[in-house]
Amino acid sequence: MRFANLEEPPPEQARVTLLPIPYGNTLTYGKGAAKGPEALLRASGHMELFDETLLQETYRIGFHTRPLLPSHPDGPEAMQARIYKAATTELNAGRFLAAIGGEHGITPALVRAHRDHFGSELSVLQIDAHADLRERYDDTQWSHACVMRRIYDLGLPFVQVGLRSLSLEEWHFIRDQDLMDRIYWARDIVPQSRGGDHRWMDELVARLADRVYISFDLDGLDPSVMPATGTPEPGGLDYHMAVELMARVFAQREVVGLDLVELAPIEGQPASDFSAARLLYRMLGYRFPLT
Ligand SMILES: [Mn+2]
Repeated sequence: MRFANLEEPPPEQARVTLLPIPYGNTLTYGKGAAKGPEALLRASGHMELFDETLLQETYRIGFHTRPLLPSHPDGPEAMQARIYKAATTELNAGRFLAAIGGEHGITPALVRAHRDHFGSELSVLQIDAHADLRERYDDTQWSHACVMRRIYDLGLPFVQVGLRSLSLEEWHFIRDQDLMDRIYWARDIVPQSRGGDHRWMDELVARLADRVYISFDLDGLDPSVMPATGTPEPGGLDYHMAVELMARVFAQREVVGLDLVELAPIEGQPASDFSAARLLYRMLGYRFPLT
């Protein structure tokens, strides 16, 4: 499958690689995220390729969609290695990598590949309902529930946006490691932005290093906008709020890579698939303005 059914340039002429990773092995609730990449790519074939806010046809920068990256039969650790290798190939070729999940467990390998390529002066921006700071979950440290703990282990600074669900263990970790000021709780930012006050976004951007990797867990959005996730939580960001945040981050920092994860499509309700495809296309438009 290709993004938007485009006639794509060969990889060496593309500036962006889309890497679909239909991985769902450590999911707690259902395995739906394994179907996310195909649903997003299918929806992308039905959306306008003219971006009505950027006034450009973003695909003209050159997209190349890789085949679905199969899950490794030997389990989560082997899958991390497979993702790392696939990502490194793209980065070494000088292409911008946008990974499409799949569950959030794909992210540590992607971040490590970007860290190894771009260096440690790199911040990770996580949009998510969940803290994902558990040391282990379901008997693996590569669970979707441990993603940001693995980023912490890498020693990279990170900022978390939209959080509204965490365990007592995670709360203790946040308190003991003094991570509180890196968290933008949904309960604070959603009412502020609804009231037209987006100052928290600028404060957030100021915390980021010059180079940023974005991990966008779609459950960071409110379930009214994005019902199709494995673990939806009430009280999240609305679509315009999330787009506004992306606009500011991309405008003020060099985003070196991104992933969009946890789309778990609901049969007969394609709205989430379209929202995810649109969001991805908009982010790539911000990254590669054509004017
Ligand atoms: Mn999440």
